[in-house]
Amino acid sequence: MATVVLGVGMAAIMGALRAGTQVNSGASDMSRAVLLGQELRERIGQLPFSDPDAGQAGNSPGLDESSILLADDMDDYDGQVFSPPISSMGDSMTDLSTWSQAVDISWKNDNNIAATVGDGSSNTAYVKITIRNNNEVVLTTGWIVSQVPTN
Ligand SMILES: [Ca+2]
Ligand SMILES: [Ca+2]
Repeated sequence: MATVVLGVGMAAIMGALRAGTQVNSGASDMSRAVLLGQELRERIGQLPFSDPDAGQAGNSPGLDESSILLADDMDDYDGQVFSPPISSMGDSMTDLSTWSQAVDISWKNDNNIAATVGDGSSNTAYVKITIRNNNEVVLTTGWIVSQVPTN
């Protein structure tokens, strides 16, 4: 299976721009949030679309390893929340303990990515990342991944 990242679609910025005296801290929150999103994207983006182990290739989406640190496919990350956040190497960023990264993967109709289908039922998925600081959403971003069937 080949995994292709089609591009950074649907990036949306939410809640980060605050009024008045908080503008400066809002701006630095946003740069940090972008960085935390990139770290996770780098980590998840290198994984295959579905499990590379022959015996697990057809299993349901979600973590099928004993630890998220052992994740070997993209959908292992569905529903995961990292607080403190993790780096692209999987290290906990304990100095950013008020921050979190949440992953929500949804599957899309292969011919119409605006249409959501059942988890694991297509070859196209949207990986959505939500970055929060003190439980407030600072950034929502994501990307579309498509796998080309081998048959
Ligand atoms: Ca797996
Ligand atoms: Ca999996």
